[in-house]
Amino acid sequence: DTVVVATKNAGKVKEFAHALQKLGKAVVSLHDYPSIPDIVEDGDTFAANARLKAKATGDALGVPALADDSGLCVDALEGRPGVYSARYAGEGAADSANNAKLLQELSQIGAALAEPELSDGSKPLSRAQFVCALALYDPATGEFIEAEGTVDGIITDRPHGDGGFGYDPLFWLPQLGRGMAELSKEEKGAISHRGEALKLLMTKLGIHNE
Ligand code: ITT
Repeated sequence: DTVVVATKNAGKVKEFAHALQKLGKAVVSLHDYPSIPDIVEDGDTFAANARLKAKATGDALGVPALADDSGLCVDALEGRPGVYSARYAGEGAADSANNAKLLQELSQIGAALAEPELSDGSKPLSRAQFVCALALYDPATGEFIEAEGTVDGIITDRPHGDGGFGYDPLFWLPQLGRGMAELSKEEKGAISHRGEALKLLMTKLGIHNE
């Protein structure tokens, strides 16, 4: 039993594979369908981009497809990089370049939170939120089922941990006293924007997990 996830992001694939294996489902991604042309993500919102990716993939394959559009919205940057999170440092930028760009932008405006530094001396720079919009598209009906999740945290001036992907190393969770990149897949899935969106989607589908 497989679920088609319309993504080329290896970090997302790992998280979906981990979450869906509990339902006895394996994940296939766009890496498994190199013939599907690149999808232009020109939506103004995470939800619009998720619908674009799910529809293009579902229509190309003739089976239902799940898409994830996600990103980081930083308060001190008025919500940037938002839907541009993947290409913040330029088209096809590596996660490390996007993280460097984020710290550079925050340093340029002198962002700092009026909060004590962490025990390792790193400084809290801004509040931020990860957002994940999921869209499941069925080409047989042309219909979408959608869900969105968020998680709040703080951007720090230094990385914590080497797990996860993307901006995880700079995303601190004060409520846990740990960084997102310090969590296991299981722990991240329990609190993350993606985990929350997936739970909501399951509920909408009438699938009960755990
Ligand atoms: P696909 O469109 O092929 O799915 P993408 O990486 O281009 O892959 P997005 O357009 O949704 O995906 O961009 C999401 C970016 O936001 C991603 O590249 C990360 O930098 C960041 N991001 C999303 N979820 C994240 C998470 O759980 N942890 C860290 N960073 C995340």
